[in-house]
Amino acid sequence: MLEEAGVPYDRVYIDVRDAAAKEDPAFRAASPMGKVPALEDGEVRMADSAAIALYIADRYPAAGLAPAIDDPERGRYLYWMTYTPGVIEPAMTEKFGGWEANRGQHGWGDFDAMIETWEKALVPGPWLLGDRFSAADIMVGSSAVFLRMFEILPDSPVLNDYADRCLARPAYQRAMSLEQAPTD
Ligand SMILES: N[C@@H](CCC(=O)N[C@@H](CS)C(=O)NCC(=O)O)C(=O)O
Repeated sequence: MLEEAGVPYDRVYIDVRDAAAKEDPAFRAASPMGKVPALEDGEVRMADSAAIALYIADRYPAAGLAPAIDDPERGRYLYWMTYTPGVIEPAMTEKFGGWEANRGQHGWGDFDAMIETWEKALVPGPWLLGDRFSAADIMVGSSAVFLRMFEILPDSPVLNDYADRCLARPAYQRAMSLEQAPTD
């Protein structure tokens, strides 16, 4: 997200398997649950990738990653910005846990409904907002890449092509190479 936004940033390594690092008050001030990612920006301290992506897109608008407040596309954008934490993450947990999900009772529907809805949103594509790439593609595109890595992305040409398109973006490539580099 920060690579797409084109704003400078420093990375801080937090080992969430290390109890002391996880309880560090400065980290907890940003992340109440002690989860990564978290962000510190001036006086702002916050966590959760979707919340962080929403924040960065609005705080640094020059990159054009979010439709403006009065743009009719804003509604669709916000829907997809919450799709990863609200729908994909619980559906992944359902899949890994072998749960019997009830499409009508569970907020995320079920794994198959999650996939069908996602596929429909990408036709004609290429992005969730049609020709316009947005922060929603950073969130949902990363989910496609992760689902494929975890081998639970169905054999869907629409979703696999989408994952490839997101992965091919120079910002995604830069972020991936930074993952391998040590932090300061
Ligand atoms: N919905 C959250 C999920 C964050 C999350 O689950 N982070 C995991 C790593 S992928 C974590 O920090 N786990 C460590 C822990 O809870 O102890 C987001 O998108 O930021």
